[in-house]
Parts: sequence; structure tokens; C-alpha cells
Amino acid sequence: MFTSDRKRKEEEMRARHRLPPGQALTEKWPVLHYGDVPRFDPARWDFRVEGLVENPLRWSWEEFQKLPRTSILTDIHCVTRWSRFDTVFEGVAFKVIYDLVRPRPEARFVMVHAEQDFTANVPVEDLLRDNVLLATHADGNALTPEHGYPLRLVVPHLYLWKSVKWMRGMEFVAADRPGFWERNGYHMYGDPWKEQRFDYD
Ligand SMILES: Nc1nc2c(c(=O)[nH]1)N[C@H]1C(S)=C(S)[C@@H](COP(=O)(O)O)O[C@H]1N2
Ligand SMILES: [Mo]
Repeated sequence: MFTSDRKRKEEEMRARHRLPPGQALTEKWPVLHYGDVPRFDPARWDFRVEGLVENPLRWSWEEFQKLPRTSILTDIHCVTRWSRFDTVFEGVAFKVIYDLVRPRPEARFVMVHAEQDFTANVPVEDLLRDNVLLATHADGNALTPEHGYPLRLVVPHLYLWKSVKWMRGMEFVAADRPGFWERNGYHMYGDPWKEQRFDYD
């Protein structure tokens, strides 16, 4: 896209309240994470949901495939100031998992766990929005290894660092505690529309 076309599109999307403040449009999909891209071993992989729940569960990769699936069309916003419009994600709605594990009333936050001890904290209330997905596919294809294969969280209304790649579990907790990026200067909540980028925002 020519610069002038991109500027025009950005102005249009800003006017339509789809481009948050301080963000620029990207056509590509940049890759960002700490550490290495983990190798996926389907025999070893599991997904665990535990903590303050009535029914803690563990799925193997094979079992996880059998959960009901859905897809969403959404925009994503990275704290490093790019936004990407209209990505289709497919996977399992968070609500499906929530209903199966039956969280206790005092469970107000989830610590999301990924490979290599990566974590991110998200309020349960936010995960219950109907476009929050445990995604296996993007734009019709299995996630690429660098975008989180085999499973990543997608929380479209928060900055993308909350959309944990290579997700392996969710832990329901009562009190909000910082995850990996939150301990390293990022905001505890991360609303792109309020520019909650860093802990002092
Ligand atoms: N496991 C894991 N997930 C992660 C990260 C990470 O370091 N490890 N980084 C986050 C950050 S900071 C961003 S911006 C997005 C980037 O997602 P993308 O590479 O698919 O664009 O992944 C998020 N998920
Ligand atoms: Mo990021």
C-alpha cells in the first residue's frame, strides 16, 4: 500500500472507532514474543484448567480437538503501535471451557500459562466476552509456529500481549497478580482505547 493510501485508511478507521489512539495500520502480521518459538509435541502436550474451580480439567491434544468450535472476525492491537484489521480466528470459545470447569464465585481473575513459564493476567469478566477464543487457526490455516501453534488465546479488546501464544493452561484465582509482561513494566489491564500501555499509564 502507498503511504498516502495507508494514511487515508487510518483516518477512516479512526473515524469509525476501529483504530485506537496512537496506533498505525499494518497489512502484515508482525511476530513478537520473548524467548524462542517452542516445539510442539502432540504426545506430551496438554491443556490444564485449575485453581478456584469446581471441576479441574486436563485435555490431551486429541481430546482438545473434540471440543465445540467457533470462529470470530476481529481487529487486533499491539502495544508496539500496530493494529491489524479483520483477522478470522477459529477455535474454542472461552465460555465452553468456563462452563465445563465451573469456576467458584470468588474466582475473579485468570492467570494464563504458556510454554517456557510465560504468563498473563486477565479478569474473568473480560474472558467471558463472546469473542474471546482459544484459537487454533487464523485466516483459515493452522496457526504458524511463531504466531502460537498449536493454541493461543485471543482477547481482541485488550492489547495483544494478553493474547498468550503457545498456551498450556488457565488458573482461576481470586486476586489480580502480574504476569510476565506486567512484571516488566506493562499495564495490569491493557485497554488499547485508553492507551494503557505501561504501568504508569
Ligand atoms: N507465550 C507467549 N505469548 C505471547 C508473548 C510471549 O512473549 N510469549 N508475547 C505477547 C506479545 S508482547 C505480543 S505483542 C503478541 C504478539 O503476537 P503475534 O506475534 O502473533 O503478533 O503475543 C503475545 N503473546
Ligand atoms: Mo507486545
